[in-house]
Amino acid sequence: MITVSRIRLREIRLPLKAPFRISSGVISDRRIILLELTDASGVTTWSECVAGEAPNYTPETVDTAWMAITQWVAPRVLGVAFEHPGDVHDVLDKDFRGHNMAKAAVEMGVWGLAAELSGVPLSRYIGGTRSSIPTGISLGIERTPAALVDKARAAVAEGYRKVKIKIMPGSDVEFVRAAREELGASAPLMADANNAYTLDDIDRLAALDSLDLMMIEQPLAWDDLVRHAELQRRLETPVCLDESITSLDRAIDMHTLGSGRIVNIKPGRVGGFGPSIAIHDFCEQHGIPVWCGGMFESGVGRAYNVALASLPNFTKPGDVSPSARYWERDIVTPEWTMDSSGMVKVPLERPGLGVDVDLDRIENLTVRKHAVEQ
Ligand code: OSB
Ligand code: MG
Repeated sequence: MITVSRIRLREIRLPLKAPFRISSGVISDRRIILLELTDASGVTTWSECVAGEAPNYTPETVDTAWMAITQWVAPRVLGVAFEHPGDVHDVLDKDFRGHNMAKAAVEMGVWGLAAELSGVPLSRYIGGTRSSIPTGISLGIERTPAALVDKARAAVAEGYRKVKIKIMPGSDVEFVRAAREELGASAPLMADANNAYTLDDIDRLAALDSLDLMMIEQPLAWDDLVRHAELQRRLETPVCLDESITSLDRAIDMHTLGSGRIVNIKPGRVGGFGPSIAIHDFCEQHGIPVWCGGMFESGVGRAYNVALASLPNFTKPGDVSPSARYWERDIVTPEWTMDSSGMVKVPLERPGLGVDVDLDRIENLTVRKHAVEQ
């Protein structure tokens, strides 16, 4: 049995090393909600909410998530004796629409606590089998193809096993083609449009077919499955869905409709580890590869992503870049690192998350705090 008796929230500000442009906006200073969960016996762990500053990725934001966690999510979980963390998602989903990132922050924290209490690493607690994770980098939209090529070349030299290029109308085919020409036929390239296109752009998207991409991520609207199916019928490049996969049912719909051939699983977007594992298992049964997406998590959220990506069907490199890709200094010790062959180690030496939160550092970065108790 696992019973959460207190959830402390705090918001920190963590500046990215460099601003990052995607088709729907720019990210520079991350506002991150961290949770510290304590169980009835006094054991604690940390989790992170991946909601963004603005509602340009999903409808959620840092501010809506703060409200949802304090008013609805935490009160539903506090004091409840769960037999297994896999039971938390259903409790949070009943007659409570949306707010997946707020729900996931608490749900994943319960998985973290359970691993800690069971004395095993989070990866192994959820059934992970890998000891290291193949890693990709996500490159933002640059002003010129030449600027993108510089970044892509450096990424391949660092060892990254997948280079994801953000695209939008006006910065697409010629940018990706420049990277392909510079890096050669074998470079593992993909594109991510974050909803920047419609079916009217089908010729432009089809022009990417000649560039031999691993996949194109979420070209059409964030909540669309029907038009993605039409697009996938007309593209050779596999479509990978990100924004559209908000639950197991949406992954099943993707498979039924043929809206894509690969799934990006972000545990925050789907409401936590329970749904993430269910989507992983469904995709495994149906021959659909998955990989773990990123939301510019701090080292706390990264611990959960690395654990999740250690499940067997995470066969494509994840957006789980090392700490130094994002931050001058992360908030955990040790920081997350990647070796020269693009692998991030799954921490297997100790129970739980495998990293410690640097308390002095987060105190300095904190802008607000709140505690919810049973
Ligand atoms: O679409 O995958 C995305 C970051 C914020 C919002 C959406 C996305 C991203 C990324 C970043 O691509 C990946 C990372 O964390 O390295
Ligand atoms: Mg994406």
